[in-house]
Amino acid sequence: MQCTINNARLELIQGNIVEQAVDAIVNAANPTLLGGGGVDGAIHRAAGPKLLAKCATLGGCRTGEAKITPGYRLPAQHIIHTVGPVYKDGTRGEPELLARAYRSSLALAEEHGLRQLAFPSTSTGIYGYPLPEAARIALTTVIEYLQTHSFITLVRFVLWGPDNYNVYRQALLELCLTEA
Ligand code: AR6
Repeated sequence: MQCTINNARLELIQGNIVEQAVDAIVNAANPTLLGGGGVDGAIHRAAGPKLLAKCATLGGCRTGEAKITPGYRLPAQHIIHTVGPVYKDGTRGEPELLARAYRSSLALAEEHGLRQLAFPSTSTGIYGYPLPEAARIALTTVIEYLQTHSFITLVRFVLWGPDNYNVYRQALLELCLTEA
């Protein structure tokens, strides 16, 4: 599913983020940036050991912020590492921190001249963010960004499996006027 926002394309696909040949893929990392499970583990395995060596020089990353590295063995040229919130009960600033993780990633991409981005569903695996709410925040934040910034031309959400895809699809249908 896709829709157009301003001069950018917003896409949802079901798939594996490590296979995406875009300017940058986004990693759902932790504050150490030293690897982990889930999508972080998959990205480190696919990118190869130079990624961990580079990450070790970055001084970590606060929740809601983002750091950039090369993509090494990935088809993507760069990796933007962001840290979403660990979900507790939704009253500990989780929505704002999740939105900030997306905004920081988009802004960092733009700063580095990167126009095509692929995101995973940050915080909805090991960090436990309820999927429908996280999908709404992710999509709203990206749509608002694309409406107010014209540099980025593609944002692709790469969803792991049909259940995740369908939740994002439903959320996008509710938010987006033009489905192509
Ligand atoms: N491609 C796309 N999506 C994926 C892939 C993949 N290859 N693998 C998993 N997902 P998670 P978090 C989905 O747990 O919740 C790590 O240990 C997955 O199904 O990767 O932000 C970090 O180091 C889920 O929908 O990230 C942190 O400690 C989504 O990606 C912690 O996990 C995010 O799940 C971060 O937890």
